[in-house]
Amino acid sequence: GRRMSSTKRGAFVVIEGLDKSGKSTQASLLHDRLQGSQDAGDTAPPKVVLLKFPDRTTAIGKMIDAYLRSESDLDDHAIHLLFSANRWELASTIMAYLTQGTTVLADRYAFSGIAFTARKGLSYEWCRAPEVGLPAPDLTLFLNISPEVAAARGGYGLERYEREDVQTGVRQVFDKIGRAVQDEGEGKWVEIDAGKNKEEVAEDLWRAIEPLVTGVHGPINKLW
Ligand code: T5A
Ligand code: NA
Repeated sequence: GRRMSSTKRGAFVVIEGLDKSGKSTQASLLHDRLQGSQDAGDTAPPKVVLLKFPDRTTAIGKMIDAYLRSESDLDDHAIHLLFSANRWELASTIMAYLTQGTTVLADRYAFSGIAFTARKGLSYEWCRAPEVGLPAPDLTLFLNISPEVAAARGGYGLERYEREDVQTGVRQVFDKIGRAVQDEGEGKWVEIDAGKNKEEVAEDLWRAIEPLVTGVHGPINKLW
């Protein structure tokens, strides 16, 4: 049959991984590389936007921030729902960017939400439920690092979940999520060795993302 209209939408790319695997470092490098030569006076839609979850700037994000810095305590279910609500706050913004052709990069997403709460012993299904219906990534880049190497990096141990036993448990749930994403065949899950130096990791990420940077065809999928 005839080829579909050549109109493309932006790709939704998520960077996931354990604490201190270098997500924010790499997200920022990728953002700059994708933005390329687009100058500030250009009125065309941005080529790329970078979002970060949790977004600590919103009212919900401020509650999450206080919890992570152990300045407040919250029931495990309640904090889980706040993390999810913090994504829903931006869901329509993500859809709008993708529709206008902008690549959306997210530094963590729903997979972190599920992994960190399921690790506490709440059921996987319960953890997944509030994420159902969020825009699904076209590609998830999982930065793989051993908890020991992560623990040796700058700033480790300052926040609530930065302990080796927690990270090992989280890692196990991430493995399960990665298999589930692969099995569904939608939204690729690519593991990247994040124990290499920053430039090498950046090149590996670029190779995975490059086919998507000029946009993708087809509807925006929804999570599960
Ligand atoms: N969380 C999050 C939930 O429980 N539920 C949720 O739904 C979500 C979204 C905060 C916590 O919230 C939890 C997970 C977390 O425990 P956060 O705000 O993303 O989440 O945490 P951050 O502290 O911002 O990020 P991380 O601690 O995970 O660090 P990054 O972004 O992985 O690492 P980065 O880039 O900041 O680098 C860390 C250090 O390593 C160096 C950097 O210079 C830096 O000093 N570094 C390298 N060193 C050597 N080689 C490399 N290749 C390096 N790359 C970076
Ligand atoms: Na980060």
